[in-house]
Amino acid sequence: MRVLILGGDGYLGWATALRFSKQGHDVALVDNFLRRRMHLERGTDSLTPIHRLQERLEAWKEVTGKTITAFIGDLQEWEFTSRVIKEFRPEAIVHYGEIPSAPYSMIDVHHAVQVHQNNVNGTLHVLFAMRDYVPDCHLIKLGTMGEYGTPNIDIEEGWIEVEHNGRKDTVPFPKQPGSFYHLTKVHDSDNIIFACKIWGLKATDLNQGVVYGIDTPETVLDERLINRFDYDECFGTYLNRFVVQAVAGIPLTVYGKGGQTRGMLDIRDTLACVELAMMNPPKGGRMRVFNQLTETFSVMDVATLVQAQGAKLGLNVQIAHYENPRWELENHYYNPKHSKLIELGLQPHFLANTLVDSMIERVIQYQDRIIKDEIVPRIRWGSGDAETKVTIREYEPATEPIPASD
Ligand code: NAD
Ligand code: USQ
Repeated sequence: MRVLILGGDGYLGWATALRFSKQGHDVALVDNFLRRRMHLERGTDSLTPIHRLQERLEAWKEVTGKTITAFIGDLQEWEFTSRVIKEFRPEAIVHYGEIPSAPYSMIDVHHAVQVHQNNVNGTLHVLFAMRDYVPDCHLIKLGTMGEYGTPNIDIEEGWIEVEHNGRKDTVPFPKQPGSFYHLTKVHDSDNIIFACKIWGLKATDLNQGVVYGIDTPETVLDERLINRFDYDECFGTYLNRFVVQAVAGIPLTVYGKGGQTRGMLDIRDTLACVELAMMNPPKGGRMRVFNQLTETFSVMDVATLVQAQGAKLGLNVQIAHYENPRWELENHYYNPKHSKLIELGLQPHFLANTLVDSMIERVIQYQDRIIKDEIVPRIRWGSGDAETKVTIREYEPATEPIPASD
């Protein structure tokens, strides 16, 4: 199959490109190195030393004999995006090419606008180019579980049947996102629903949870293929961050009480889910949604797991409760449905089985590259309600864990 990976130089895009190329698909990727530039802007970096894209692609060719084509450009440019889709004529597009960070979108007005323009405009261009050049192509779009927020009811997979004043309809599940970044994903979903409806396009929105892990079977084939691994405040997700903090001897940065619960999945399962979606395309006309997660954990569950696994490797891991810089509930109901990918054959990796140990060992290998100054959070969401109000002061880890009260 001809597969175009948007954001193919990024964390998930690079691993996906290698996987599909190894399987024999004709793979091309698009990237404009925005993620590398955002690290330069913030003074941060991937823990793992990632190579230039050209070197990565040459190494892949050397190791496997396979070629991945790269188109370098910005999805916000219509001329570029439409030309790539017209020339490559993909049968499937996997769209990772967006800014993925909630904290980055909350820095100030300029970053909120940048994230909106980048994510929403890029996706609109992809939709119009599909309509014009590849109307039978299947768009596999990375959304996020954070689109739903943390409602006090079960979260369905994208759509919910409601009865109101004696009449029934199936409507998009209500969205209550918690950052301007997460909001861009809601806007994307609405735009994709509309494009499917009016042009009959085929699309799957993968509402993905928090991804963890470094290696995949393909990225370990050669050190030049190593994937990025971020741990800074903007781009590191919480388990990835906790593992680096454990190795660096920094008390784990649990925000607030740590009862915040999220869906999570191993990066290897991200690749499996995207593949399952691609090999089982939907009919056109109505956007399909899968909730892409394998397990749910609270922040404290993950912190205590890292502490226990670190102890096995001789690390004395401390857990600290930092004033929560975000606007979010710290204790809440969370029950997202996630059976559709399992029904298609997903066989998940589970966090308890050794992954943390292997992540810790890999991080120890690169511990000299840890930029400690960039770990403690500084970006604040602003004042919220009484429970989540953030006051402006320097962050000091609490000496005692704060008990969860509600
Ligand atoms: P990433 O930043 O590592 O990868 C995104 C890539 O897209 C980067 O290489 C970036 O340079 C590129 N890009 C961004 N805007 C672009 C543009 N306008 N034109 C061309 N290239 C552009 O992020 P990631 O962690 O790999 O996430 C990929 C996608 O998955 C994102 O859409 C993210 O929202 C979603 N997602 C990620 C996670 C996670 O835990 N990593 C969880 C849920 C959803
Ligand atoms: N958290 C901490 N300490 C930290 C970092 C985070 O307690 O050092 C907490 C946050 O307050 C939050 C939870 O951990 O409650 C998750 O935060 P995160 O930074 O790991 O993840 P998030 O900001 O939600 O974003 C990540 C990806 C994003 C994706 C999202 C999936 O960066 O691209 O969309 O996970 S989801 O969370 O399901 O929306």
